[in-house]
Amino acid sequence: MKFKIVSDSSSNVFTFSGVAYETVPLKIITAAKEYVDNAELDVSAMVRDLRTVKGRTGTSCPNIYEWKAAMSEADVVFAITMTSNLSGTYAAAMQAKAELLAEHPEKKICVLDSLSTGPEMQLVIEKLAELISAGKDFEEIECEIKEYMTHTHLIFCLESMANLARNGRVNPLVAKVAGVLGVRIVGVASPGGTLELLHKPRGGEKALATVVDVMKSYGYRGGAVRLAHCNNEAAAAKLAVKIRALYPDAEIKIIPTTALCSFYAEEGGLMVGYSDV
Ligand code: X90
Repeated sequence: MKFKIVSDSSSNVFTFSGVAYETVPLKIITAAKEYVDNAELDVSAMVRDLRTVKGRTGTSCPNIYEWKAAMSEADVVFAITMTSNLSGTYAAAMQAKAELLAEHPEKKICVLDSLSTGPEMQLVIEKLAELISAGKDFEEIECEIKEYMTHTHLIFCLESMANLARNGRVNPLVAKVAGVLGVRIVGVASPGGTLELLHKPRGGEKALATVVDVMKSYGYRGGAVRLAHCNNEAAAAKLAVKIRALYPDAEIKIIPTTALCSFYAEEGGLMVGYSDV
């Protein structure tokens, strides 16, 4: 039995050792160019280009065929997507599953809607790998991962929400305050998989303290944390120090955002995935 994990590229994870793993890319589209969110892309160069790009910019989700190709050569597939409330990626993955099962009814495919993105998906991928490596079967893994996903959360801290607003993912009036006079927006992935804006701290230090407060009030107790940052390693490292000051045993990993999350979280943006167990 060949097991495989497939994620869309909004997880920021392109490789994973120990289990079969593949990412299907979202794309960033400008008038001049299409950037494919894969390991070959130079994300810093894209972020640089985006600073000066004129005209409309947008994104597109992986299509059914990309999902199907990534799912096809395994007997058991666990696929994870970004929230179905902000992207068509989940619908495409579900359609790919339906088509593959019609052709190969013996396959087992579970598509998980993360109702989130980025580092919260990363935690789910890591847990899936752990469950597969432990030799569990499809049904056990499906049940345990769904339970685990009730314990994972996502907080974001953004300096600009211009791309989110331009592409209709948040209210433009609310988005407007981000970046003005050093104001950050701190919010969470809501239970329904949308952006819920909570605070408007002014200045970087205040923003990091707010993130830690929100983590605590949403149930963080010292478990795993994954910090994804767009060109802001320094803030991610500071945040890790603040978390460890309260929870010395916190298991924290810092990774850069790849193209999709870099486009929407924008420069300076932080995304924090954590488990409350
Ligand atoms: O299908 C597509 O074109 C992709 C659309 C993606 C839109 C939103 C991406 C947000 C990425 C922002 C902070 C965290 C948001 C939490 C969401 C529940 C990063």
